[in-house]
Amino acid sequence: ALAQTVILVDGLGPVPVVKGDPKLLPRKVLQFVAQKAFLMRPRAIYICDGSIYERDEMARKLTAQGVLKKLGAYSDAYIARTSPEDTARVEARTFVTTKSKKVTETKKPDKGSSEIARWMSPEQLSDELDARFPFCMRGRMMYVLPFSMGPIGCQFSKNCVQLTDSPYVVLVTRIMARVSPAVLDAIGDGDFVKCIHSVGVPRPSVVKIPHNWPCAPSKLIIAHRMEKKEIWSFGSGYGGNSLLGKKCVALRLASSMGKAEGWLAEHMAIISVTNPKGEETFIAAGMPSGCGKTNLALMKPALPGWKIQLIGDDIAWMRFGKDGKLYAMNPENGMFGIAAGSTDRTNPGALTALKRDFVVTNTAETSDGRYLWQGLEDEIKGQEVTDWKGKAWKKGSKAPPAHANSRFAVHCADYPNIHPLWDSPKGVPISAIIYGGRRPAGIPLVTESFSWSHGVFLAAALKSEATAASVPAATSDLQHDPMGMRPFIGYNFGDYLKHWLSMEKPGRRMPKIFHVNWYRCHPVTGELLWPGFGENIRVLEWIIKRTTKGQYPAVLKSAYGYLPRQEDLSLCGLQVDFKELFKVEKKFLETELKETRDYFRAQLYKETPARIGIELSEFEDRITRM
Ligand code: SAT
Ligand code: MN
Repeated sequence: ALAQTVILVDGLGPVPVVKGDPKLLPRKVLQFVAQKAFLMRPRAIYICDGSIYERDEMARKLTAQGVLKKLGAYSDAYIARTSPEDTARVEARTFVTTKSKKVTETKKPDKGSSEIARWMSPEQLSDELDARFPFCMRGRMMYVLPFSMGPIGCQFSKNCVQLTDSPYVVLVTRIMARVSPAVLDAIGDGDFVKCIHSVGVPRPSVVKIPHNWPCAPSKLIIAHRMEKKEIWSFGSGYGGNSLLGKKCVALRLASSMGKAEGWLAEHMAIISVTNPKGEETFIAAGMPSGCGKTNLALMKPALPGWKIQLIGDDIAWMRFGKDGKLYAMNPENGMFGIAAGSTDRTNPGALTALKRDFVVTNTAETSDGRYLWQGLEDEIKGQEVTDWKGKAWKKGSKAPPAHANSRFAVHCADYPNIHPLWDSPKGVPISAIIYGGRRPAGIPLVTESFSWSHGVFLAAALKSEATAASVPAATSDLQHDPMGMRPFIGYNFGDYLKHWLSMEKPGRRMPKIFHVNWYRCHPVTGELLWPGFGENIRVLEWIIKRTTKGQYPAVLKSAYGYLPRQEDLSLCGLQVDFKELFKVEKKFLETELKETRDYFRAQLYKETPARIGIELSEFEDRITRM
């Protein structure tokens, strides 16, 4: 018989290893792999190394399964199509498990569950996992995916090992995180974050698999065992549900670690802005999914002489340095941006990034091997188009060619405007934090907070229209989304706000906090008042001058916050209605105040930090005096 590499699993016997050497796995990793192989019973084990050979092998496999196609117009580029039932994050099925409930949720008077960090007891979670994971990989390969969030082996980086039965997850994690055998060396005798993921469809499957994309939406669960640093995900192969390093590790788990250790894990882009004089400023921008973080990070400024460089487009880990400055680093290796709507006007950066070694998911494709989505229709020159569901598509068809939450995954390093410090383990010093959502009415284009605590209050009161990034997105109603983190805060919301407030300490250079709203509409015509995209540089210019000593010392004070004077905002060459863009109305703010107060009451109840209570009453006083 052929000598074969195996892992001996207690109570089960040898399980074949088709790639990689189990002898090179650290002891605790080997133990983890063996225990979970016993639980999930894969037919074989594959130890990943993140190489291009591995990418090619996953691509061949997924192509044979009919999930993936090569996009011949670029090199090493692929289009993936998911099941139409598996296209976005599912917040209602996402849970945080801690021994004590109050670590995760604020105490509420009624029984309804928290909108932020939904708690599940350890006992219930055990039952839920027992009902799903035993034998769930039967007939499938179990991939062992060692990855690091942050540069491998650095002080603040997190070593992780994900077990998954999805070759798509292997393919995309290689872009989004640092997958390498060096992670195993970095783990050594130490601990690591344990990620366990299954699409939840053992073989042979008794059910038909739509689009050859196995998933189990009715059994979907994403659970975080915070104390054990374990993530369990079942039933979905898509994005934030399955690429566990991203939202699960780098936001939910990291935010709770940051709370304990005095740092912040936030849903933020990190950008460098250089003015025509060559002076550089770093800005962190927090916004809900689908509100323009990636567009901002890849922006081509409309004002001459200005330059924006990318450090990160989705996640920032931030901590104060000994010099009192706030440093932000990007724990990711790639971008998972929304494809639909990215065009030369809205996001030229995305199109320049997508040249080689990328994967698009749920977009359309043309018969000459290009990607296609909403906004690019004019580029079709006689080619045939296949939409995200795999059906023929024609210009003028009623359904859009790509799913509204279609995504591209591409290496940060492949973006021409990447900042040289993008992968610095220390990060870059942040001068300003900007927050924003989609607010068609009432909220000015840009507002500066009066103080750190007022900025935290504005951010906590952030609202935005719902987007396609999570399901169900049946409405575009306004939703509260504190700090753009509603789905990603990994612990008690009251403690989260206290943690933010506690950042302000003597000797620290606190960044100024701003609120932006690119989405205000004319109250009568409903048209957008601001062109957005590359023109947003005009707002960034004002923000930067406000953070630079001696520049623009004057502002207008409104009940909502400081506003720019008209003469200080570069508007040359633009036709905009300054008055409407910056109008602050008493009636509107009264409603805003009431809704914010109700929201805090419902989600924080008695755990509203005292300082937030003071901010609420000061806001009320300012409105009364209007
Ligand atoms: O689906 S992801 O969570 O990766 C993207 C997002 O919603 O921000
Ligand atoms: Mn995001």
